Amino acid sequence: MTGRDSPLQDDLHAVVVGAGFSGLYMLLRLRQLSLPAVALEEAADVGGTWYWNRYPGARCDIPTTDYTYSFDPEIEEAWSWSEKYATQPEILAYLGFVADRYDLRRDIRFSTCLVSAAWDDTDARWQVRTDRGDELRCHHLVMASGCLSLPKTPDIEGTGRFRGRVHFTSRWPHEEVDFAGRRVAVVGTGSSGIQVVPPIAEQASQLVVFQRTPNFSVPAHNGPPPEKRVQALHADRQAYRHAARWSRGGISYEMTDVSGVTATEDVRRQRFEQAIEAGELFSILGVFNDQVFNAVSNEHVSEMIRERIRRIVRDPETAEALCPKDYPFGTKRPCLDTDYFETFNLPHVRLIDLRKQPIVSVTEEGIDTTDESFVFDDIVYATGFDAMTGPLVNVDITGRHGITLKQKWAHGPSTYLGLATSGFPNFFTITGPGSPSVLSNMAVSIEQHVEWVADCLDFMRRKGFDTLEPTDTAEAGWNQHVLDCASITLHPQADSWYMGANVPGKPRVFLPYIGGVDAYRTACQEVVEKGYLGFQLSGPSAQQCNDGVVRRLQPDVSILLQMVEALGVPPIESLSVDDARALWRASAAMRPPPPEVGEVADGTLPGPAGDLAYRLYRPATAGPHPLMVYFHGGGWVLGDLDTDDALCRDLARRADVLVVSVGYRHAPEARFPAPVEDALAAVRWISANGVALGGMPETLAVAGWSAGANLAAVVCQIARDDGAPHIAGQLLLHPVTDSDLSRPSYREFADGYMLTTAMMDWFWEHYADPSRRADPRVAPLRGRLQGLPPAVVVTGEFDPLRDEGLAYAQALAAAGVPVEHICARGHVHTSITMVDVVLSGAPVRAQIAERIRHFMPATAPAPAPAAL
Ligand code: N01
Repeated sequence: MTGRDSPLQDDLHAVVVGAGFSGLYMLLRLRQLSLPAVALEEAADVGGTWYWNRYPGARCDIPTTDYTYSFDPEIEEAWSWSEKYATQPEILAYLGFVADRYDLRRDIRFSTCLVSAAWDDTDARWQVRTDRGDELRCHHLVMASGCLSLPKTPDIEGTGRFRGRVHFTSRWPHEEVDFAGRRVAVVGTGSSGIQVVPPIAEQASQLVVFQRTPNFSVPAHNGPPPEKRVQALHADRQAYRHAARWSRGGISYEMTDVSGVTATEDVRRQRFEQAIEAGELFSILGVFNDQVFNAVSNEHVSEMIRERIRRIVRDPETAEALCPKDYPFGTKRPCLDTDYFETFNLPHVRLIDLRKQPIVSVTEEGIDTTDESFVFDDIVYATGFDAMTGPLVNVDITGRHGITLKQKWAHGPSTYLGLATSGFPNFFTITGPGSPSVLSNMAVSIEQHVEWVADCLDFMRRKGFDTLEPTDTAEAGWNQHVLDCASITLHPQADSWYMGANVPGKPRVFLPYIGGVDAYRTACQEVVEKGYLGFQLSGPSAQQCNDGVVRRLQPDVSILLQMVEALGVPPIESLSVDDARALWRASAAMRPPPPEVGEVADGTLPGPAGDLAYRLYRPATAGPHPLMVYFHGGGWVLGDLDTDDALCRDLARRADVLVVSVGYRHAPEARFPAPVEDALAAVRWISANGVALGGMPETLAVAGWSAGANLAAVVCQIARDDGAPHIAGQLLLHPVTDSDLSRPSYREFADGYMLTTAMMDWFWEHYADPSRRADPRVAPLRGRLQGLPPAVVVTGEFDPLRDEGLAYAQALAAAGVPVEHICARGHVHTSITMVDVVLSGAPVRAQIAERIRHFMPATAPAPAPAAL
């Protein structure tokens, strides 16, 4: 160990903070690049989290085949793990072995804390101070200080009063702690508590576990490293590592396409048992493909885990208290255990449910709850960490203009890729907030970050740049993407440390990136390939800034587009009309079961050329309801009542309106103006028969999606000219409003976003002769817009129809029509209709429903004069 032998060089290329998994590798990469660097480490030796968390039972919970460095095949040859989940001493020995092998300790200053770092713009360097009085300058500051390294101070009354021994799992003593014959309390039942309880129970004469929130835990089935993984690794090391790097969680495992919602009970149980058998975190986190998003699917997994707990724990009251019930499985970090639940069957072990009897105070003798006074010899706190942001904002780090990181992140972290933050040049966070880090196999995520940073520093040196900093645009875009990814999951429902909820006063923000290690790695690579997109690079003779946002699509839309591409579905315009209709119907039928409504009834109404089918969706609430006539999309050629069924149900439920979806004749068999005539006839009939349908005809609105929105807009213009029927509002979802396909959105989103420009051409060919396409009944944007009903116009950011929808909203407003334009950010043409597939569309549909309620209040206003 080098310690403080030599004085620190004043002007370094980089200072690395931390000498755990990340700091060691960062130091090595810097040395390989011949960039002078030093690491500052608070502990007396290497190891990071594995140096401090040396409590009995501490182990990793990612199999050691994968919880290991992979950058050098030689260390993989030289080191072999003895267990599936290695103990803390073995992992610490491994990190010591790596440090020795590369002689890393000579560049690490142990027992040295970073006290402050301030960016000096004048010489483009960080001014760094340590608690040992060192003052040094460096070009780059790399925070490899860990995500779970700052212990939370237990927010319990009287902690300082206890006269017995006090231990923190996160700061365990080096010498062995003997619990034989002692009365011990453990406070906290997260991963640390769950690991420490069984070994303490083996020694103690009495063990009381104080639990505030029960945790989901499944058996680790520890033993030798798993044969299957070891064989795969030895068979093809490179392929094995490659698969892990490009997996969702940083460890390869089989992804399932089984949905917990649609699978049979037998299949559900079978999949669950397989996951339990595997004893791996990602197996239990991936029992179903939808358990992260769907509450019903998640509840199946949660309940099967609870059933296990009830089977294991003999005392029913204790078993029940150990069953987590108030957050979805996986939204608090789940645990792998060895005999945790079994421990509560031992006669000297007791669980205290703090929800029933909260702690009043720690006393000189022990712990008082509202119901009992306990006497202890030892109290063990396993109360967790100020995760992810804590280790960063609790150091005095000052960026440009004297702003500290703590100030900048006062409302939650703001990063670009979880790697950097604007206003703090040449500042990197290894596995920082906004990156997959704690949701992934840390070994893989650490290597990826270290390599990205090292490559970046190498690039800067080669190109003559001396500073790098994200732009505000890029950072805001990434923050939005991180939030978008979390928002479609069940995570925001839990009071977890992922959400910052375990630390009083900490902003409630989902801290890591949940889009997956694979998706994240792609984004990081793309940033580099696009000339460090979103970074401002400067040097004495060079400047570079390719500003932009790396991910703008909603995450589920992006996955959907990838799936469609992978399926190789033929372009609609290459098919016959019949085949195109069949494909349209088939893709709608593949969607999950639609939402329930009060009543769905099919009927027919008279049209100008025969009966038209309609389907009525009645909300479950008491009627009568405002009426909404809906026209499906499909370019006047495709679609029917079934294809837009889910959207109609969703509208009926959310807006509490009676939706009547009407089938109309299709082109090319019935070209313009047949669909318009049908739509008009339907609106007239529904207006006349609204009361019989259970609606309030005086608040009748029209709605439609795409070509259906075109019909709705046209009907409004004709009804205004005719003076009847009265239409209270129009909801135009991604409307076709013009026949001019030269607007920029047709070029920008011509292909790759579901609706293509070629498809629109095909639809127009079938629908209307070119000579008729300027008719306002075809292109309502060209009609007179004054006196039309209030409108809600929804456009998609990635939709060829975006610009004409926007143009219609603007023209309506210019004509004095009350109009609300909703831009569906990150969405494509079909997003809104894909209820329960595109979950990120839900807030947009909620906003639409809110606007509908506005122009269609349940208590009908007096009908407006017909002349309006
Ligand atoms: O911390 P935690 P941890 N009164 O925050 C309770 C990793 N890790 O150290 O949930 C009473 O999860 C708190 O209760 P509640 C892993 O990522 C990995 O266990 O806030 N109780 C909770 O039960 C893990 O997620 C391994 O209601 C109080 C517990 O203390 C992360 O580190 C091993 C309390 C804290 O649980 C953190 O785990 C260990 C109070 N005032 C850790 N305050 C591996 O296996 C807090 N609690 C690799």
